[in-house]
Amino acid sequence: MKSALITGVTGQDGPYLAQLLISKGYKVFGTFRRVSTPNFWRLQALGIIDKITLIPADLTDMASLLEAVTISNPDEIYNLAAQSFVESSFDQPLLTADVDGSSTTKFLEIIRHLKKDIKFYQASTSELYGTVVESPQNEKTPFVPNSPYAAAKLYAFHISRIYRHSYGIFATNGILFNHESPLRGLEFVTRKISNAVARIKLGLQNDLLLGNIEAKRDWGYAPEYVEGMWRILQHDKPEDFVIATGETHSVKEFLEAAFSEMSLNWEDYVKTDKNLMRPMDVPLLCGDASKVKEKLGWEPQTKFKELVSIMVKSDLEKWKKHLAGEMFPWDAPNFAGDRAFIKRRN
Ligand code: NAP
Ligand code: G4F
Repeated sequence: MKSALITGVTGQDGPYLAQLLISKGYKVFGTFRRVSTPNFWRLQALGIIDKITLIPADLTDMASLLEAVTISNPDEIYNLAAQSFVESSFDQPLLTADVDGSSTTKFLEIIRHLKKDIKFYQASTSELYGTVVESPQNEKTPFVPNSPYAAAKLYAFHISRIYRHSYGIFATNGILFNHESPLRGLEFVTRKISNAVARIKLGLQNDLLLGNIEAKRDWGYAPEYVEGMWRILQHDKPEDFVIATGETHSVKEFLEAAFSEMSLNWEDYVKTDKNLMRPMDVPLLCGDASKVKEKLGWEPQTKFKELVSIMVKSDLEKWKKHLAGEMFPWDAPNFAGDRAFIKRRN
């Protein structure tokens, strides 16, 4: 039986990947970090919390990573853990550099010293393209990062490539474009919108504050993207791959689709707030996933409108159940919301 170690198993992608690997007969280990309030709702929502082995570890703590690799003795490591919110990387640039950058070297060093044949997947990102120099973006498009998050991930991208070539380690980068789902964190724009639309429809919220609604993203469906991660590690040699839909849509288009799913007009509810604008943003992302299609047979299935509909319907159902008094694992009732009492940057 193959064994896999997933870092960041409490996030959006970790549970979907764990579910996929369990279905393929893997023994799955996942790392979680100690937080003051337990944070396992996604694993509970997918019904897999007792099908995986959880190991406490923090990416800033080398000893805990060594322990996690020793306990799990994995054939494959999926390094998904990260400070993944671009905006927070402007608030906490050094933490982001450590967690999203240096931690990758920690894993690569562990593999180099302990067991060189562990296959390693690094969660790289389309955010690396930053000020895009060509569209669509593929594996050869230059990286021009626009955030501390992207700068840290750029380091992680290159160190994986460097260890691959220097030490023959099976280290790969999945350059994943934005991918969303009902398990997406509430701070990201798609889930912020789907959650707000559901609440507005049910009379629980009156308006929605957003930042740059002209930004364009290539949004796909997360459960399909984790299949791409797995295929990258099953390839006969370590290579880097773009995973994307090839379609781009603005935040405004997401708003139009999400509100019209509930027969509402977004312009009646949405306001923009300059406090929600980033010091630098990525204006447009659109991926060219032809390499992964050709070499690994991976293709996206879920189209933009369907993705929006899945997310809005999921949030509506959850709020309805909540109002009916049902108890179930879910994040939204605990969310502090946006800026009303949060002060960022002078
Ligand atoms: P996510 O929902 O934010 O999950 C991040 C995970 O990392 C959580 O389990 C989190 O734990 C954990 N984590 C954060 N800091 C940690 C630390 N210091 N030590 C140990 N664990 C830590 O992210 P995601 O959407 O699943 O994305 C997975 C990975 O893909 C990330 O590396 C992200 O940067 C990258 N990526 C994502 C996208 C996307 O569109 N989703 C696109 C490209 C690349 P807590 O639950 O305790 O916070
Ligand atoms: O949903 P976002 O916060 O995602 P972003 O910044 O694209 O990052 C996500 O995708 C990356 C892959 O490209 C990942 F690497 C990263 O970990 C993360 O998963 O913002 C999307 C766009 C941005 O242009 C942002 O400025 O939406 C714009 N936006 C406008 N108003 C907003 C808001 N974003 C957020 N989060 N909140 C707003 O109110």
